[in-house]
Amino acid sequence: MPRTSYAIAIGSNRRGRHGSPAQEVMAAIRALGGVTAASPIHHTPPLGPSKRRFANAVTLIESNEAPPALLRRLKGIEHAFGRRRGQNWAARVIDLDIVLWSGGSWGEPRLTVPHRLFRQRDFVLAPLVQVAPDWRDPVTGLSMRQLYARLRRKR
Ligand code: A4P
Ligand code: MG
Repeated sequence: MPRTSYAIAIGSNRRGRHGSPAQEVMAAIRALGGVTAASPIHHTPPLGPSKRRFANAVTLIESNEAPPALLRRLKGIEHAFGRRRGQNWAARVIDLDIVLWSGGSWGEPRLTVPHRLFRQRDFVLAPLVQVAPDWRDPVTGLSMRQLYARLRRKR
């Protein structure tokens, strides 16, 4: 696979061995490797049943991996950070999602890129627009700046 880029959304709302959620996010950015840009950390109210606030960020990385290989590596990092099965929607030390891929779309039941919910999520789009305002969503044709403006109008 030729070198491609990805936008990765990172979230944490639980302390781990690196420290606070913000420190877990910083450690995850270091663990990813190939990072070409990283947003500031945003402190966001939880969407869903978890009561704890999240630290969120988005990074751009360069990689030779196809999407399934990258997803496997992300799951390995989540595991190494202490995330365990059964924590979906619960407090978690780290969550790594593939949001965008420069190769376009990837559709499989277990892996959908662009991420199926990112257009509705302030905690993804706010940091994403800081690192990739002109990246176009292959599904809607809209840039990240346009998607974020659209989301803000809906509020
Ligand atoms: N999967 C499919 N597509 C992708 C993709 N593009 N990237 C599959 C990563 N994974 C993808 O994910 C579940 C499965 O989705 C994976 O095994 C993979 O095969 P997961 O990370 O194991 O579980 P999850 O993240 O708990 O599930 P889900 O549905 O992705 O949860 P969400 O939607 O990510 O919600 N509030 C704030 N403020 N900030 C947050 O970061 N995060 C969540 C988690 C809820 N509320 C939040 C935040
Ligand atoms: Mg996830």
